[in-house]
Amino acid sequence: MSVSALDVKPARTPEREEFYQRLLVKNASPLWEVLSEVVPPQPRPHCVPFLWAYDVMRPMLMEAGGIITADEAERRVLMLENPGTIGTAHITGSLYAGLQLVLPGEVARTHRHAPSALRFVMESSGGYTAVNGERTVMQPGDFIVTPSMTWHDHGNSGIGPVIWMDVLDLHLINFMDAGFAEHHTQEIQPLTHPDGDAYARYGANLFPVDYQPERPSTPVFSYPYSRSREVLEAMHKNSGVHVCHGVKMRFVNPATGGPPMPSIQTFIQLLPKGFRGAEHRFTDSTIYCAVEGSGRTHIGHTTLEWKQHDIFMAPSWMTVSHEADNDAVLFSASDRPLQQYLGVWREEAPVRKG
Ligand code: GTQ
Repeated sequence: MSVSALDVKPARTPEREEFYQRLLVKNASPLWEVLSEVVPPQPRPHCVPFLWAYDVMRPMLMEAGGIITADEAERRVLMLENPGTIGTAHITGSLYAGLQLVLPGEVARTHRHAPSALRFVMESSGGYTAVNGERTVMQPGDFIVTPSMTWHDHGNSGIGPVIWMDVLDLHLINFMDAGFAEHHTQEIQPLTHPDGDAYARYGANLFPVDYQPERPSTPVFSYPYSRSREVLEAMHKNSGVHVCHGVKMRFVNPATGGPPMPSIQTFIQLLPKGFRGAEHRFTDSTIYCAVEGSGRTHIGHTTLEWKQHDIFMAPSWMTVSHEADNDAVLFSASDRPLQQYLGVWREEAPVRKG
């Protein structure tokens, strides 16, 4: 039997204890006492598999709508906190997520900040987000990007509530102490581009001839669900089904082929009716949102049953396998681009048994 040396701690003796105490007051400490924690032999995520059911969260979000205005809250959001790291606004080790509500006629005033954000729309007829002078309508299933330091405000000119999931890289920014945020002078930012302008310029496999990227994030800030759904359908018909993923696509920045934002990759996958996925595992703890259909995901020894609009998460390096009862679509987001940039991202797919 081989024992990993990294997991074995040296014995504690009175002499050593006394030495450690003297080190402590000099703001120093022996590495050998903590080596396996600071250099773990494999990932030890603090976050645990968990699911936020939409039929539980939606009434509470509507209740929030009755006790605070969007104006007073600035952003009326219920943060989704992982039970393994409660009180820290983390859904995964690196990411933040929340459910945001904008009621008819309300405005979430214009501001900008260093963290990048994405919106994944649950309910909307008449919701909009404006990013740096251009508005985009929000339709259910749309994926919208608010890059770092871009002005953004949200509004609702419809008659029903507008609800979406926010995912931000704010913990990464705060970890580096690189956070800035400010208000715009105007509650609703002035519009400098007509609706659909970014999509026409950058979203059709054509770029303006002299285009120079202004930032590392995608210039196409809205990815309509109607388009991604069509692609999933075509891929399913033309290419078949992956043993772990079903039919899975990643969203890209068309200027680079890379992720829509430097820190966050997003995905959309179709799990056809009756799909029973093989186990796989990967080092990017992942946030999932069920867009359509119902099924369950096995994560380590936990099984999470999901249906439309439920949000759940899978921690790093735990085995994940999906099952679908009917044609189901999952949207997901993780910090994979950062891990890939650092050269540390790992995947085992499918997981070898035994
Ligand atoms: O919509 O700008 O969930 O600034 C957290 C911080 C949403 C937003 C959040 C934010 C926003």
